Amino acid sequence: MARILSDAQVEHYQTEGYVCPIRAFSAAEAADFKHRMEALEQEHENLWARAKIKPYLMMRWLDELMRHPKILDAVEDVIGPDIMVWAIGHFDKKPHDPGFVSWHQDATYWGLSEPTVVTAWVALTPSRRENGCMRVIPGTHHVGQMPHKDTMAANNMLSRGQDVAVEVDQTKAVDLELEPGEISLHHTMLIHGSEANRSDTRRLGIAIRYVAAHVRQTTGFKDSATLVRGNDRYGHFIAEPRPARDFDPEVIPFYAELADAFRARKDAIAARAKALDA
Ligand SMILES: O=C(O)CCC(=O)C(=O)O
Repeated sequence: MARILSDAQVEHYQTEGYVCPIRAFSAAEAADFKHRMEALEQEHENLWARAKIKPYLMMRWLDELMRHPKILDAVEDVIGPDIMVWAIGHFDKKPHDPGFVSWHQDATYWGLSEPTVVTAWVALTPSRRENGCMRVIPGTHHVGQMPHKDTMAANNMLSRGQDVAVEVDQTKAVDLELEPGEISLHHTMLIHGSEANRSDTRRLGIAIRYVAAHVRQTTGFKDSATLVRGNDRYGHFIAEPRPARDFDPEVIPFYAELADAFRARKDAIAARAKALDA
């Protein structure tokens, strides 16, 4: 039996590739997480650039957010009980921010062995069509891995401006509108993106990438993850240390070593994605 999602929601995830909205915590808790993030942004110049590779190893509030029991309940309902956090993305669109996210499938760039991988996109502000909420093309997680192009487009929030190199039928797009403290779940193969913020309201979301413990990294580069529920009976990922505080000196050497492997892996995967397109 599912822990938090209804049977209909679990089936919706399987057939359409997403579920939205799910209430994970209150608007007051969302405001508290946002406040902690903003305090750190004040304290550390270029906070997100400094913590880009694995921000949850550097920031305690993210370490706590990704272990939130309600989020884990929803994740367990779609990928099973042995859950690891593999990455976190920070998607912040200030009022009238031209930043957008082109249509893409997450799996293209991750090098993971199979798609028992889900993103919980956590809203810390309202996320609506007018401020550039996530949009998905339902059912596209069934179409297989599509070729992608690196467009390097200005204002694209993805590092290489990755864009799926097939026609996307935008008339089928669904807006994943959320209130603070709500989450959506999306499958790693689902085509999704988002538009610019055309409003006076900031749109701030944290995308937590959860993998089932049996998933592996296929590129041959070192990879790591944090077990947040259940057991890791496979040892496919190097176990990550848990930070006791922000920028914990005990964690920094681990982080620095990872960063090199991460960059090499990203370049190798981008080359592979390009070859798919050739
Ligand atoms: O937040 C957005 O606008 C896009 C997020 C996204 O592409 C993702 O979580 O994979």
